[in-house]
Amino acid sequence: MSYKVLTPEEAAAVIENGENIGFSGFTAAGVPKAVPRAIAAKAKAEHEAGKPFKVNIFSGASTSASADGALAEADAIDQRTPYQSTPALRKNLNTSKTRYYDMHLSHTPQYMRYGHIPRVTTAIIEVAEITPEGEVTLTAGAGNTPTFCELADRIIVEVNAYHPKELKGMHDLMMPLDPPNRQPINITRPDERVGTITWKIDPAKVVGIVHTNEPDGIAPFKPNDPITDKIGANVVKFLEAELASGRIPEGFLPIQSGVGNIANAVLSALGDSKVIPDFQMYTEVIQDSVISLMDSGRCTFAGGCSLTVSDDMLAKMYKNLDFYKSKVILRPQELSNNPEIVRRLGLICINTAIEVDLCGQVNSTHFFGKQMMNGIGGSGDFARNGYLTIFTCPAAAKGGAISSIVPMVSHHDHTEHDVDIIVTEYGVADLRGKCPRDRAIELINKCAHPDYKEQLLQYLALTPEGHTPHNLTKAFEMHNKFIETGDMRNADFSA
Ligand code: 0RQ
Repeated sequence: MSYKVLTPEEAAAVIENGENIGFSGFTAAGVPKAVPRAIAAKAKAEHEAGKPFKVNIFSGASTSASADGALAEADAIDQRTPYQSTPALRKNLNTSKTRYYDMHLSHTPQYMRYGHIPRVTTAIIEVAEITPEGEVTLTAGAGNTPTFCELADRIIVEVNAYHPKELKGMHDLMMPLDPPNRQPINITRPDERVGTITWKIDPAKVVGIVHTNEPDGIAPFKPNDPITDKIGANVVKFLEAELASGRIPEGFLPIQSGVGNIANAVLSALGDSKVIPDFQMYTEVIQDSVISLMDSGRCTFAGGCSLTVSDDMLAKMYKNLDFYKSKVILRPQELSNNPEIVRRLGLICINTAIEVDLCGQVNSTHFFGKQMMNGIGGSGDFARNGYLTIFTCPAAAKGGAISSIVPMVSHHDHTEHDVDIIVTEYGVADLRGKCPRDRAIELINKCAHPDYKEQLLQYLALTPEGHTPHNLTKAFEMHNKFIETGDMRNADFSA
């Protein structure tokens, strides 16, 4: 079959107000670019003509400036699921312009197939190649593309010449059957395959193809700073000790690492360790630091959902694609983040917290209970099921005015039952096997910023009895003092 070639504007013209759109990709990697921008332009024109125009966007994870960014700036997104990290969209959902459903990333495709969340009607996907029979080679992110293409009534395909056709072979794509017919997903090692290297879409659904030639636009990370370096060093010291004690097997276990600057610093520190053996990764986002570790031989294999690497790094990888194809598999998020596989492989899961409370509950998403930052992303998929679940964060934010260790978190993402280890630049709190009161002491002694230790101890002293040392009248005193005075250090728990 030969496909109709469309301009981005012609493709956008078929999108209707209120439509449910599924984007390929995961983070900015593999997300369509030209058509989302054209939909944003169409929304602006419709709004100027006094007509309503908003769409509902479903994706793998966050997207990019040309997708979430452009659409949010045009106020063109009504509902958004499952994750975002773009400043313009963050603003819209915190001002109730966009309705955001923040969910575990492994749930998205199956929830859509089950009918728990709306079904996408149009899939807009980026590919390196499409054959006349509808076989597509995806680009740098696998996301939810199989499910979106399966469920959508129509598909718009961006063929992005920036990505070589030789990417074919890097993906491992499959869509599990739904209960009661679900079968085991037999991934027993990060480098094991269970699916196909291309995905077959129905050519009759293809509205047309749009030609592009554009990188994902991912910027390199900020260089490590003394705090992220110290957090990285503390994680590695802890893992070295676990290895020495035999609690981590001699050959080590695969690593899952979250996204961001701290994750990057942790991975660099792992690479530098003389004690930790060469390791594999089974993760969702493969960042620049992982590729550097592959180059040095420290990371021998990485399975993930996306190559969320800077444009320069991806260009470098494409020059030596055979080498990286032997070391990377890209999977849809229902495989990369699948609890069954996370538990089977025994992953060491390292993610970032915004705040942690004295019982070990973690908030990864909200500021002061109401301002959404990004979303839970895949952190919960891994945290609940990891062999060892570690959360990292700086001990304080905003020049010390906000303590990351607080009496009670202002929003719960990961409960005390899912959190083993907390690491800040001051040390490592080991919460395993400890009652709430012992966890609180461990967190204050090992992880709290020195400016906050005394007041956190005073908070604990308010409740000398009871299994869990909380005082509900004072639990948000530090948050309230920051809101009133701009500094949590003004909280007073003295009797
Ligand atoms: O703001 O820079 O304005 O001072 O929060 O900053 O640089 O975005 O931090 O890249 O390490 O991301 C948790 C957001 C951390 C991320 C989070 C302020 C602080 C600063 C944070 P400023 P950065 P990072 C894999 C797994 C959830 C999803 C996840 C995330 C800004 O890791 O979204 O783990 N995780 N997914 O000053 C107010 C506090 C604060 C605070 C920090 N208590 N109150 N502000 N800040 N603590 C990825 C995927 O799922 C795709």
